[in-house]
Amino acid sequence: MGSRARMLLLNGLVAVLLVAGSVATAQAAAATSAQQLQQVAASLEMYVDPLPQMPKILGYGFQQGRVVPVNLTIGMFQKNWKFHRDLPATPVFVYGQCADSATFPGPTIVARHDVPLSVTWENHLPDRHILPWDPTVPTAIPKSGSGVPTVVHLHGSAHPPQSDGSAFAWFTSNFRETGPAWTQATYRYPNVQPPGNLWYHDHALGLTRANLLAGLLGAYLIEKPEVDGPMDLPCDADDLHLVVADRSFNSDGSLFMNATGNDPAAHPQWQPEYFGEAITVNGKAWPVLAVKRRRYRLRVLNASNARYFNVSLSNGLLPFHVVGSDSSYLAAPVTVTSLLIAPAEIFDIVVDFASSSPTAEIEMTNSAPYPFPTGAAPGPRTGKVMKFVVTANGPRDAPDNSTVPEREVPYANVASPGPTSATRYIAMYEYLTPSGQSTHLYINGLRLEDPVTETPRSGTTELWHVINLTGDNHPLHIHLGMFQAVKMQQLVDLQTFTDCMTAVNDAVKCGVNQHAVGDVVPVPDHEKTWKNVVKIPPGFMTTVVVAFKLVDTNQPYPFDASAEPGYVYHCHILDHEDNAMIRPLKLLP
Ligand SMILES: [Cu+2]
Repeated sequence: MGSRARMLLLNGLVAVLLVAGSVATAQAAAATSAQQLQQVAASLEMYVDPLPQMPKILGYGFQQGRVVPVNLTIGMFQKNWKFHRDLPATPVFVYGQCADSATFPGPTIVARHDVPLSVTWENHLPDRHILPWDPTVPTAIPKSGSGVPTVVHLHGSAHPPQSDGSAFAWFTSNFRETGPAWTQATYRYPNVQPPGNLWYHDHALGLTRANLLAGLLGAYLIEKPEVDGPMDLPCDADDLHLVVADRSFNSDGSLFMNATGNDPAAHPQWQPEYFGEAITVNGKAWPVLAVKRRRYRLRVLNASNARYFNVSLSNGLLPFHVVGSDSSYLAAPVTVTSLLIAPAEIFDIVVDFASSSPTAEIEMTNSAPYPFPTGAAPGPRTGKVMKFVVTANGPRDAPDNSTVPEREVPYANVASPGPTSATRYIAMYEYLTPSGQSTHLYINGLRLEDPVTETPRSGTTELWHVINLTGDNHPLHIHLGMFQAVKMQQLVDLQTFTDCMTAVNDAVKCGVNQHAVGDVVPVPDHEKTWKNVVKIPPGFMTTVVVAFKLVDTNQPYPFDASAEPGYVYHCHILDHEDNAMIRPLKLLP
């Protein structure tokens, strides 16, 4: 990656707890140079694999015409997956109801509002990981020395803490070994929140970046016919998921993850951001989709470890009508020509291909620098995502009766959230060596295992002032709660403030009110809803309203959100989350 312009935060490097054992390298990936990775990616012809849709699993059943709850069993399997026509099938870790049907990404789970769903997540993974990992970041390490620790988090969902997928509730194959917070094999998702797009993915301590890179992720949606139906959005075959993720491949076609750290003296393997040379959508590198001249609903999830995407269609010629973000609808659609999507962020959009010529070929392009926002511009390959090929409508095609509705869901308190019960300062730090190499990142200067400091009362709304003292944008994610940015204001005299914060770690004592007086950048209209990922720009204080209640009814959760083991909030750049931009969140009753 080379040296990068970052703010120097010399806090005296915190001694890293060195766990005995060496970095596991399951393959000869170490030898692959950056140039070789680019060559492999460059050898792949774009737009040859059709975009797949993942199998759908219904998260409810029918009995005598009525919708009833079901129990699902979903496993994690190692299998071979073909990422491109010209790449050999290669080992991945993926979710599925059995190994044969498991996919990269996993099956899409379709749940119904107010119909609880139980899922027993089973680990059928082998004794050794297919990717390197690093025991010098806080990591789940099985005592036996074998097995791949995993645990599943349903991202964007309101559910009891015991079903949250605590990083400490990990388990290996057949529950042979379990982490200190593990209590149950079956997770219960009440699906009591408003309808929208969620996803499920691994959350094991210190292994999240490797387990997701290997393929442990999938889409989940909550439908609510009374809300979804009247909007007449494109449905069925015109309603598609696009799970976008960058990956690099070794010359033998296997998934590449670096085996050497950027500062091996601190961490033998860990690097601050993983950036892949190929862009996959639904598990295929640069796929192509044939579309008719009609409207399509596209549920776009950025499942990358660290890469932001700024997507547009043929450089802005065809607009996106944004109808939702993360797990919420907007109050009304917002039309944009480009969309900045952070890791773990979701945009629900409608694209109308009816205005395109019947032979048009429309590229989805990406212009987001990496790291975002001050890194390099994407190259000729990482600047492309996929292609749509418009085909003429056939005589037997059903007419397109879908709409981009004028109004959607007016969540009462989006614009004016009402009284807040607490105000907090949340500061993001990155720690660098004198030569500018990142060694770790913390929130509020604290580790995950330090005592909890964020203890909101269940049912309340809080105001969080998130202060980004690093050089990167960070996608802040919260479990259980939903939040939205209401103000983004630049910090002035940043170095003085950063020096004080690094020494004192107290925004009030460091005079935050004298520093948070710079330019105000407006929150984009298409992000003004209840989200679970908020982009936090560097050198800014971003004020975020955080709701710890159901945002459509204003009611408290119908479960005990204060139970053990609690929740977390963290940066969703997975390499940051693992080392260790993550803090506990414990609700009070
Ligand atoms: Cu981060």
